[in-house]
Amino acid sequence: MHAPDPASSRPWKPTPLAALGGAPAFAEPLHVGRPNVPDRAKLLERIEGALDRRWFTNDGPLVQEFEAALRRQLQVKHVVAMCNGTTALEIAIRALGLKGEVIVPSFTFVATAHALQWQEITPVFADIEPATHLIDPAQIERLITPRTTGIIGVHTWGRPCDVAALAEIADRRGLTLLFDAAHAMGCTHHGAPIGRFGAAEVFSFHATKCVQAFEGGAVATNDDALAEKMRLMRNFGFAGYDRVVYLGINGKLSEINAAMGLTSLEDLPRVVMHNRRNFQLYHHGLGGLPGVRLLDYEQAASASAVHDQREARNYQYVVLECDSAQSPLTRDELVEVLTAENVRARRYFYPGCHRMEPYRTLFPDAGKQLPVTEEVAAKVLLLPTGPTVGEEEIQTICGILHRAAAESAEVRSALPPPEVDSPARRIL
Ligand code: T4K
Repeated sequence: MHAPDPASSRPWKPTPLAALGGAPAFAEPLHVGRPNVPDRAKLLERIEGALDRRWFTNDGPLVQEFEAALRRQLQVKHVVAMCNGTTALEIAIRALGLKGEVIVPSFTFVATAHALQWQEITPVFADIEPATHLIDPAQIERLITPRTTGIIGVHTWGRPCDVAALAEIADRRGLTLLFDAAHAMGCTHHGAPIGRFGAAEVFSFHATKCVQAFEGGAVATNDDALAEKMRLMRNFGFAGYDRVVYLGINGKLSEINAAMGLTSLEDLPRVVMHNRRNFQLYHHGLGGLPGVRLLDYEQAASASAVHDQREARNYQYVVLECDSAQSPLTRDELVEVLTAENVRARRYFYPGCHRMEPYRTLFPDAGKQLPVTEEVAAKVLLLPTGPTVGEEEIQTICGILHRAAAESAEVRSALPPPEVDSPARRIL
């Protein structure tokens, strides 16, 4: 990274660091995942329409409009909207007939693993590539057993997995390939929107996502029969009044959620443009910070792929790696420093699913097979971005990190020792 240009720099934090007794830089907490609020008038108009129609859920007109808009956005034949991303994963997994064991990365939000375990399917954790944080296809083959039925790739941070390598393994070994695309709305792979790869791809519209529906999710697929099955499964298996043809659950999206989803989807270009600008500001502002790497969306997403500059990214996450061997402060110390300033940096996806229950008890030795996951989970730090964060906030955050590095000896001695409880540790 380039060193910051002093001519364009403001006094980043004139008072002492909060960790050293100064006032916090921000009066209110600055979150990773602050929801984007799209056009309020449009949103309220849609909600008024639903109230007037007195049609609130059960595949209403706004849900159908949202699905149609998503089909256009993703250039895919079917989109089945659901009440959240986790339910969408569960229904996709069930409709695809996955059972036994399924290979997933441990470095993901725990919902990816839970969606399997909840259905008594064993998640088998695969390691990731260090440069991209994406599932490493080279690690998959040795995890396949006679019980394996599928692979779930996660497009972590909105960068595509090595789709071709995963598809090749899945085809050759007779496995089903599903993608968790919760982070990947608005992102492409070889110029095509993520959403059409594998048997199906699953999106989340949680409040913290770049397209959000308060809560929501969807499965995208080109498979007619699969789409039909998932539509039935999300509605208790009803194929008409009094006629149930599958085991189903209630996975429906409500009209009010669809109103927000539609309005938020229309706002996506503005959000992405803002996030991209924020990413560049962070890139500039963090220049020269020892031992800290900003995950670069512009680089090739996998070792085997040459990155095409025309690929779209949503820049919804600003992901730092703090290398304790070179950084004067550890990742966790930086989190403490930032929390004291009211910057709620996050350690996604620390400590890795394999160290969370029930997996930690079920597979106590899993970490031995996941060295890259362990290493990455120990050094990742996410910084706030999104439309509520702008140049001034980013300059202040970068200033805090530079100050903390320059004053690392004082900072370290002021922080509570690692075994002591602290506000930052309670939040994390
Ligand atoms: N697969 C992957 C790869 C995922 O990342 C996720 C979800 C899923 C599957 C499952 O999809 P869903 O079932 O959730 O649709 C957050 C989100 O809750 C979660 O949706 C997301 N991934 C994950 C990466 O981040 P938490 O537990 O870390 O944070 P949460 O929800 O408390 O929100 C983070 C921060 O955002 C808060 O500290 C405050 C702020 N916030 C949050 C909400 C909800 C607000 O300012 N306003 C709000 O309304 O999981």
